Amino acid sequence: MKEISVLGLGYIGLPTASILATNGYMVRGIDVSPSVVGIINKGGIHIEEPGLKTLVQAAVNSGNLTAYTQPQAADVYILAVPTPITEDKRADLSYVEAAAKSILPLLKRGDLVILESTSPPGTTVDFLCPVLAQSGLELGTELFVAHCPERVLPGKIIKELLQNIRIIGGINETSAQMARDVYTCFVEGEIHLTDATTAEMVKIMENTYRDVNIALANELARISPHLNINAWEVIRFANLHPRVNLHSPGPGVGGHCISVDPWFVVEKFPETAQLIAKARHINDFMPEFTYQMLLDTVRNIPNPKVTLLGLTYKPDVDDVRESPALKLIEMIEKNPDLRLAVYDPHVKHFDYELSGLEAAFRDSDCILLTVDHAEFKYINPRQVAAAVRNRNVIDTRNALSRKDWMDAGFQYRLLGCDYAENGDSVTRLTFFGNPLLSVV
Ligand code: SAJ
Repeated sequence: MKEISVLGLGYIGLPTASILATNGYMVRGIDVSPSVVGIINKGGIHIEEPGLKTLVQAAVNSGNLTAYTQPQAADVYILAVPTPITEDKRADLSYVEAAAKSILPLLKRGDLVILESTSPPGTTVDFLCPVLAQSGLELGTELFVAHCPERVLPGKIIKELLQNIRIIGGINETSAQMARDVYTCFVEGEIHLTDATTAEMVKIMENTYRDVNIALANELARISPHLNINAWEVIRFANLHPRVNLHSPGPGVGGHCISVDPWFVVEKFPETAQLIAKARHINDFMPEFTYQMLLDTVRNIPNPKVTLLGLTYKPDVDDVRESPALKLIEMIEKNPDLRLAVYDPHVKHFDYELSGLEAAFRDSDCILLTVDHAEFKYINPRQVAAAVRNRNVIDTRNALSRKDWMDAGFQYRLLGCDYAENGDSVTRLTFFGNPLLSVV
């Protein structure tokens, strides 16, 4: 039985290590954080993800998963460390480098190193391999290397780890085949083998595809109010066409993947990757656009209180990385006229003080919904109406019922419908004389 060491016990490393452990591998999970290691060894989790606690408990209780702060010898090493971007939008590969260097003294003939972290094209061959070559082992014959990008959706990580199709890119065929042998123990989807750079590019283009399409939706959201139409309705009807899949607009693209990965291509091909760069800029502008919508809504209210609903980068997760809400908080905080209360049922710890739901609504002048958490659909606008000072609600996700909020006396503004930049600030929409209903 092979021993596997998983370096990085975050959103990808921890579920992967646990699944391998529950499938009979002896797994050693490595994380630089002693508190993370302590929590996992007690069968606990340090991140929110449906089903993860049960899985980690099962893995630890089976005796097959143990976490450490120091690298441990194994036959297979899976690197699942972060690959963030720097301020100037370049890939920061320092975690990959540190993880690879940390295993150098442990590597032996016949070992396999798998990079799971999303990485710029060429990373495995041009960056990781030179580091691993310092082990003195010949790559491709004595030490095998593959890139097997994670492609799971936060919120559905466990299901997708098992069911998604996997793309495995080796530095040579043997490396790819060896990596496939590891994943076949739990992956129910097809496994396709290719070279490492193709696998890197597959992963990046998947997220870039999404980013470019979200940018298209955001552009539509800025155009529609000038035409006195509802972008969400355009999207719904266009998507009835069998070959169209317009995405949804919003206050920005967050997370550590879609707002990051496209830069990995732009960094390498700044002249050619123009559409990709433009999409990034369009999406990065959306928090500012939302902020302008907010300022317009409260423009006649002295010292207005804003209630921000939702801090995470997407619904029903606790992950705030690169969340558009963070950029909005920053802008609101810088404005001395505005007061702010933030509520998010999924986030327990955060730099900014969070409010309870009641306190967040009390004396509010504008509710700004940035994330469509399932819980928010159950907020009763009539109860909220009694608590606030002024009845304004901005819905950036088409998550609320226009009718219910308007019936409760609110001015309801939907991103992509009820606010036009540089023009009439509010589009009072009717459809053949009837108030326009949002399409939920
Ligand atoms: N968003 C929109 N409009 C949309 C869809 C998303 O504004 O129509 C926003 C979300 O609100 C969020 C951001 O985009 O802020 C990203 O959310 P997401 O759910 O699209 O994706 P992630 O970042 O959670 O996960 C993505 C996934 N990639 C694809 O679906 C192609 C996942 O499969 C990857 O594994 C993950 O990135 C990753 O780790 O790279």
